[in-house]
Amino acid sequence: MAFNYISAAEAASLIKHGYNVGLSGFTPAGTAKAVTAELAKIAEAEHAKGNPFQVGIFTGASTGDSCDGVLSRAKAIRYRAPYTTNPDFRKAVNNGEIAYNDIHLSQMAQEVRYGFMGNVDIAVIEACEVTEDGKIYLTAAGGISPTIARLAPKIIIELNAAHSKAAMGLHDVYEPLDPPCRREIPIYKPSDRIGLPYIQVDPKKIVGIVETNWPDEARSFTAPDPVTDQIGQRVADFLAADMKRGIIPSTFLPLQSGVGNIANAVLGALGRDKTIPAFEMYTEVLQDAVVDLIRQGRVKFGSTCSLTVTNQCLNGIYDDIEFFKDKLVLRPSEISNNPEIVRRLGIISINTAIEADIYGNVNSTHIGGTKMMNGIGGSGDFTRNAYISIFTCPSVAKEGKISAIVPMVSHHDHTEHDVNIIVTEQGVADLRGKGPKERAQAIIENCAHPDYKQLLWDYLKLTDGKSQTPHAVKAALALHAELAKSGDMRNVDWGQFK
Ligand code: 0RQ
Repeated sequence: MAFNYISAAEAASLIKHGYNVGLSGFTPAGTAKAVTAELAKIAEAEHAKGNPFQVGIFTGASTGDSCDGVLSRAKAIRYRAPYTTNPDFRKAVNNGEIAYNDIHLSQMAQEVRYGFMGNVDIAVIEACEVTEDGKIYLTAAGGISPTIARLAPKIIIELNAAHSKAAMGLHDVYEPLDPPCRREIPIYKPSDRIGLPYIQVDPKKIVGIVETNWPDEARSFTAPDPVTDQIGQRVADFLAADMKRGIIPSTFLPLQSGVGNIANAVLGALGRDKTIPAFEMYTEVLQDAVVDLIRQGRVKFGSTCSLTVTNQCLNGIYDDIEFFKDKLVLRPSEISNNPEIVRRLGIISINTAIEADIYGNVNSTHIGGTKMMNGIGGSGDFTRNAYISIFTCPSVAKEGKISAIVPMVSHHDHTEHDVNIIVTEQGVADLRGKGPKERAQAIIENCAHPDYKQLLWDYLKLTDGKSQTPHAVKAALALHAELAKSGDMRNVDWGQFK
């Protein structure tokens, strides 16, 4: 059938107030851009006329400024799930303007299918190719596209020439059945392909094709600094030692790593350590560092949900697709992050904490216990099911005024039951096989910054020291309270609790 080619503004006009909009993408990679940018203009025009205009956004993970940025500035988002990193979105959430449902990324597609969030009224999907019989070839990410394309009665395609058609072979599209019919997902190694390279839809559902040429809005990370480099080196040394003593098999295990500078530093250090054999990744985001390691033969295979890389790096992959096509696969987020597969493959997970407490609980999402930073992302999907779960973070933030190691986390994302290893630039706390009181010794001794070590030992003296998890409940959040009061946790006075 012949498709209807329309402008982004015409496509956006198909989206009505109150709609739930499903979007392709996972991080700014592969996210629809042109239609959401026009949607923000419609929302502003309607608001200027005194009319309400807000939509729900269902997507894979964070998006770029052309989605979360413009839409939150236009006050056009009523509800959104899951993860985001946009500063304007963050401001709106913490002002109470948006209902933000921060769920595990692996659960997003299934919760949409289960009907937990309402219907998907329209899907906007970025593609590098679409065929007349309804085959949609995605670009740089899998996200929740297979699910929203199937559920939505109407689909808009952003056919983006900034993505090469070389992306056509990268995807492995697979959607599990829902309970009680779900079977095992037959992935037994990171390179297994179990689905199709495209999403098949009824072409009649495709109500419009918007041709664009809009590069992904990937963030560039600041240059590595001595602290991130040291954390990266400590993680690499720790894993090499665990392999040497036989805890990690000599063939090594697949790695998951989050986004950001620490993840890049960890992978750089692992790549340099030739005592670690070439390894595989089973992860949700793949950054530039991994692409370099694939070229060097240090990473044998990368299974991911998105290529969250610079555009230069992405074009390098497209240009060299003959080399990369049997070394990379892009999967939907419910497969890339699937707990069943994470546990089966024995993944080593490496994620970043905002803060960790002396017993090994981790806060990845909330500043001061109340303000949303980004969201839990996929960190929980991997952490709870990992062979070894690692959290990294600098020991202090904001020039030392904040300790990342605190008596009690101000918000819980990953519990003491799930966290195996904590790494700061100060050192490594191995929590495996330890009870809470032993964990507190390891974390304070190895991970806390020297400015805070004594403060944390003194906190323990306020407790009975004997309970399963000793706390002085009134003092447990005193560092956070002190930060709110004087702007520096180091000013805390334990005397008030004696
Ligand atoms: O503040 O932005 O004002 O400089 O938080 O911290 O050290 O730059 O680290 O960018 O890697 O973010 C956990 C948020 C870390 C991220 C988190 C301040 C600090 C700085 C950012 P500024 P850094 P990062 C893969 C897996 C959850 C999801 C996840 C994240 C800013 O890694 O969102 O892991 N993780 N997903 O100064 C107050 C503290 C602080 C603090 C740091 N204790 N109190 N402020 N900061 N610690 C990705 C996906 O799932 C797609």
